[in-house]
Amino acid sequence: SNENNNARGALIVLEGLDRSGKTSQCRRLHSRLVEQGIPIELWRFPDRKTCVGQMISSYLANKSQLDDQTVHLLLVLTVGRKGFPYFMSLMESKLKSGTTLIVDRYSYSGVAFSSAKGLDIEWCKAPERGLLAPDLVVYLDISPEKAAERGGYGGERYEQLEFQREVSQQYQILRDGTWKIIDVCLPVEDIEKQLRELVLDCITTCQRGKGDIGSA
Ligand code: FDM
Repeated sequence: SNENNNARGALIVLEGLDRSGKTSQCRRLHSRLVEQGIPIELWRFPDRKTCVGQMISSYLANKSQLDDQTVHLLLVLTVGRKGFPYFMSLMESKLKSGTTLIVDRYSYSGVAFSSAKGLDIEWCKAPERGLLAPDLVVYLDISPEKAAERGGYGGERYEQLEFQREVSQQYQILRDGTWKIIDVCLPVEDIEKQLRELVLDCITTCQRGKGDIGSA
């Protein structure tokens, strides 16, 4: 039988503190895999271009105030959600057609950042039910202190050492044995290589049609 009938793309999520290097690693990974001819797209949440995304962006930039529950629920709406604004069905059809998605932050960010403010973690997780389950979650591991030393905290609301310490603790609670951890104090080429190997492995597994697209 033709293996490719089953071929589907992989849903790959990168998580980590601010300044852990997610965005640059996602970009490098994406362009390397494009060069290799792998059908792949780079996504990020929250998408600040949507109308709710703009509310969030203004909140993150300290230009508006929202209470913690409201922000959490707004973010929930923007992250891969069914029907709003069609992210989930779009993601699903991309995966089914064989395109791999590299996603810079997913629902774990939502839970980590909101529970870091003291919201109940189960309350934070509840609306995440039914999202597409990633095939691979990679956590770029950096201590909050090291991240702060990297400089370039852009002055957004969450970019503060104390808060990032809390977020880091919440990520430790959230991550399970399936998460792959990369120490981002390694030289950047090594990080890139480790990441690429994990991702290529995952893509191969999904191409073999092992397992359906899961839901969380
Ligand atoms: N963030 C991101 C949340 O608080 N909840 C979420 O659900 C998501 C997806 O938004 F500080 C936070 C995490 C981070 C900010 O920053 C987005 P970047 O620099 O765009 O990743």
